[in-house]
Amino acid sequence: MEATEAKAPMEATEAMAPVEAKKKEKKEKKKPSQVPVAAKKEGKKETGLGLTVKKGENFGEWYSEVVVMGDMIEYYDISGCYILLPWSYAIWESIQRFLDGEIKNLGVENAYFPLFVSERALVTEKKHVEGFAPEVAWVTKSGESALEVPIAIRPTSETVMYPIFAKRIRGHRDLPFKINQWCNVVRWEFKHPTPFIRSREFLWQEGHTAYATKEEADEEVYAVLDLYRRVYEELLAIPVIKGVKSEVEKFAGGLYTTTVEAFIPLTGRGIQGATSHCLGQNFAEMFDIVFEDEKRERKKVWQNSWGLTTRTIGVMIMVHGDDKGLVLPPRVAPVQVIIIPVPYKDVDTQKLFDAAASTARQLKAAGLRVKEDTRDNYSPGWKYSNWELKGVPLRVEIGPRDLANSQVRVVRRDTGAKEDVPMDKIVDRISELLEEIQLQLLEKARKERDDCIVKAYTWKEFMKALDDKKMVLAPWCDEEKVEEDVKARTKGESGAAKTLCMPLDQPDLPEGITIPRRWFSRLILSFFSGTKCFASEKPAKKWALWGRSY
Ligand code: 87F
Repeated sequence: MEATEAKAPMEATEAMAPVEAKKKEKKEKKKPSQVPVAAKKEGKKETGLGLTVKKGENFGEWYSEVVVMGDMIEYYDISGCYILLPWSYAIWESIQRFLDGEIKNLGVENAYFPLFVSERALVTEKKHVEGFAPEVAWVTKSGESALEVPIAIRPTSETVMYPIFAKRIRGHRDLPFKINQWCNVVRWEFKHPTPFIRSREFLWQEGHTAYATKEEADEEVYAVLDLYRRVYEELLAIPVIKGVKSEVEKFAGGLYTTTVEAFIPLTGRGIQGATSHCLGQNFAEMFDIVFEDEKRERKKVWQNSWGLTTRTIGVMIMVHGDDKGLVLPPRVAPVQVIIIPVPYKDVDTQKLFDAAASTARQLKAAGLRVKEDTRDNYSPGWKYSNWELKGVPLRVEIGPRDLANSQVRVVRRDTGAKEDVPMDKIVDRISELLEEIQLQLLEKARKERDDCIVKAYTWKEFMKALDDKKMVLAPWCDEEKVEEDVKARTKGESGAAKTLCMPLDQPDLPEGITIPRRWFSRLILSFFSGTKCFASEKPAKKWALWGRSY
């Protein structure tokens, strides 16, 4: 307990970039009279009031407060590790339910591989682990005695799984071979940790598949990418941009990396939502994963790997949360409707409680996730703000006047809109409202995101857009050196800009270009039309989305 409290002020700045956080620390040092964040928070908890910080005023602190006061996480005495409380774990379970079903529809089977990796297995793929080595955590002792050979904790499971791929894949009839596992992984991050967004242990699914041909592998890469888009858009109501990573940003061990990219308007940062990689034949070469084809020739398999993590929950909090707390999209909300009886002096409370119970019964029978808050040690007002803090999409209030009029009062969390609904229409109206909230959250987020995408053709336009906290869509020559150069030139207080992706959906070219499009692919057209890279002024090959990122 002590350790948790001691950590809170430090973690309060986590959602910021390290430099911003440092600046903040400095600022705080100048004002010793300020009440420490932890003390403020403890005080708040006792009184049960809402958030102390506004999202637009101090995003980092707002995020730290909302994850704790919204009952999503509890801090832990190891930096970068967090307890996922039932309220956030239930959201993860919703994501799992959907994605697990869809993954199985693709013919992928679940399995479980060990948490520990031998050093020998880990160095088999030396080349790709090299860059990640500092992040690998090792077990070196059991009790007081040193282990003969240290054992790594999986940061990802390629090295754990692929020896088994090599063993079990023999002939073409063994293909495709498709395995997924839901598990935890550990990456000893040194950047500032942020709950859900960047933690040292996190939950994910990792899919690993092997095919006889590149075409089949390619098809799956994009099928999975679309599932990831659906998790974000259909469940979490967050718009994402599908794209391919640049050579600098791709997973070095693979052939190409595809991604869904989300955006946090308030910080002006992009965030990688999930990735689906085509590994090509690199791992097949390293792990000797070969099969005999129809002509009895030995061939290397084509592999993919893909993963989606609990970061999803952090993105959802950042995008939808507001000054009152969490705003949960109905499809993932652990409780979709909270029913609160509102007793008055001298009025028969039992009747109110009966009406609340009957309303709950009807809604539950319709398959909705409903809870009644009948606690008598909290006022209705306290309960309203508490469930607002927790982001429940709809609140149903039942008071004596509602009872007399055979109606209930329904209040939306996202807009605050209130309406009276006749008791005999309650199931239909609530279902309709939940559907509406789900769609409107996505629409609102999409509009906000779209307002933050700016096209830039020149370095000046590019820098202006970055300074305005936008994502920048710019014609690019697609050269590694140029990307490194842009990184170096944009390095500042809030980190450097990099390519987020090359969107699959490439915008049209600038006006005034008259070559009939049907003659050339857009890519080649751009090359010939003389559109220049915004950074190098070499001929542009594609549009790339650039930005600062998490
Ligand atoms: C950290 C330490 C060691 C990322 C690491 O994206 C190794 C790694 O290989 C590492 N961090 N990666 C890349 C993971 C690639 C890939 N694995 C399966 C995924 C999706 C799921």
